[in-house]
Amino acid sequence: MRVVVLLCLLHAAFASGESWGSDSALDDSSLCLADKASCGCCLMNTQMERMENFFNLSVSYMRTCIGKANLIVSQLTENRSAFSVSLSNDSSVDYFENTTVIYNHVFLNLGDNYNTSSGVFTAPRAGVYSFAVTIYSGRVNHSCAELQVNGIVVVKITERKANDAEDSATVVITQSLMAGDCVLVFVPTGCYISYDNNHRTTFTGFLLFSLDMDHKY
Ligand SMILES: [Ca+2]
Repeated sequence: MRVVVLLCLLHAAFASGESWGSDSALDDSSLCLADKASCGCCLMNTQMERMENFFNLSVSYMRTCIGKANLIVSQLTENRSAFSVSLSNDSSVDYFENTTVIYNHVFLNLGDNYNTSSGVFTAPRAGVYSFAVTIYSGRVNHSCAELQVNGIVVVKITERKANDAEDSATVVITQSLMAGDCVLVFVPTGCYISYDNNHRTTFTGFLLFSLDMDHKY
């Protein structure tokens, strides 16, 4: 008798909690009316089955969420692209004219998308990128350069070494690129860039976020 009472108390406890089962679950009250001696055991089994089903559904949902999270982390890791380079006086060339600047000092080249031989950054995937160029006019009167994307001038930067307070100029842009687009710093005819071992002439870029292949802002 004590066992039956205990089982019925367990049933009451489960019945007062959250419902885990479906609408087709057994009618507990009718079971008790049919067989009062064994109703507690049957009801407890029913509740245990409901708990098991709820637990299995929860585990399945969590596994799905973990899979999605792992995919996002993997994509973020693959999408990392950043570089920062400079000119230093380790180079044998003092000034440039009508040529692509090949920076000879690498602070960072995450993803190896900046080519240290050609001076060209190649976008690894479609996305929104940020670029910064700083030129130094310490030893020349007219320092200027262009930031080009696929051979097209996107922005020009100029610094004149006059009797003023600054000898550097910087430009920062955000640019939407497709995979394979090429970005470089070019020094046209009549322009020069000065530099020394203080890394005053730099070129930096990084991927802010990637875009779908057929989507470009
Ligand atoms: Ca100046």
